[in-house]
Amino acid sequence: MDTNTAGNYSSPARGRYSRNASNLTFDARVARLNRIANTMRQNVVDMVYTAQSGHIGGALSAADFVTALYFDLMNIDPANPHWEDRDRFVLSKGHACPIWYSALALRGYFPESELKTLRKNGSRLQGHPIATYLPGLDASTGSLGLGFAQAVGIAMEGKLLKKKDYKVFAVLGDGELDEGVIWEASLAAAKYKLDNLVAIVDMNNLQLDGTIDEVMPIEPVDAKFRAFGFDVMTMDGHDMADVLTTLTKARNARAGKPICILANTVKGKGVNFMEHQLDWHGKAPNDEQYKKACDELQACKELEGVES
Ligand SMILES: Cc1ncc(C[n+]2csc(CCOP(=O)(O)OP(=O)(O)O)c2C)c(N)n1
Ligand SMILES: [Mg+2]
Repeated sequence: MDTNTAGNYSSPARGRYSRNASNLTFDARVARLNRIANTMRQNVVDMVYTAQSGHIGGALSAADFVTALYFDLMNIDPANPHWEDRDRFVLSKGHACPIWYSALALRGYFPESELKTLRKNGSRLQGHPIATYLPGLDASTGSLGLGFAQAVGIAMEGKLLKKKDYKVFAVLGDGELDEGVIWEASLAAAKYKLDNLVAIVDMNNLQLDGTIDEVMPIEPVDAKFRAFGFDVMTMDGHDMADVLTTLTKARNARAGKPICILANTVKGKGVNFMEHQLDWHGKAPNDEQYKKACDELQACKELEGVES
């Protein structure tokens, strides 16, 4: 696997999309991000179809806020993936990695053509992300709960040891909240007043084999995180204006408390027949379903005026 390590690879660092140009109006930023989110969704569908396996529903539910982070808000440099001052991103619900890989490729961390190697033997794009394989991955994730614990550690290092200003964004699933380690890590986040940590919970109300209530009731999530010492915010995870406003507020917060954003989302968002469907947690589309999904995303693209 040596040839697959990030260290042996020189990043092109010129992605199809860059970070937001700062002179855009708020409305123009929102419109731009909606167009990029559509491309992100198309990439997810293409990847899982090509691999004929992978987690599509939870990648699509996270598409909008991951887009806002990577193409507008996060302070990162694809030409220098290990830059010490960069903001960090940890996809704790690592099974949804097609959306992470798509963001990294579109920002130029590696060639977009590599996306079609998802889940192939020898590929750097494994079914769960391996940080040493690919530039831009700040943590290896997939065993639910452990990514968030790593994010808390990274935030502790930034705030307490290195005294850096970087932010750590961690994306969690609502089913993932069943893991005890989430709450152990939360205790530490509050104890060390990690106001550089932003946990975003993808509240799509489904997990692997049932609704959240069926598998393990977790509500009230907001009161639980508050009781664990977090500042809690809520957003519509598919309303890009709300996503941008809430993430900006979280990014700028310095209240001496970690932040938790509850993102109300729809599993499978953007492909009608996948939306709210448990079946699409970890299933690949067949030829007919793939064509239907592409037609829908293409129609949405034309509506949004996507340029590429
Ligand atoms: C420790 C651990 N237990 C079980 C699994 C198997 N698993 C993979 S995805 C998943 C459901 C996750 O649901 P959720 O966090 O809500 O993710 P999303 O709905 O966003 O896909 C489970 C149980 C795992 N990856 N790790
Ligand atoms: Mg879920």
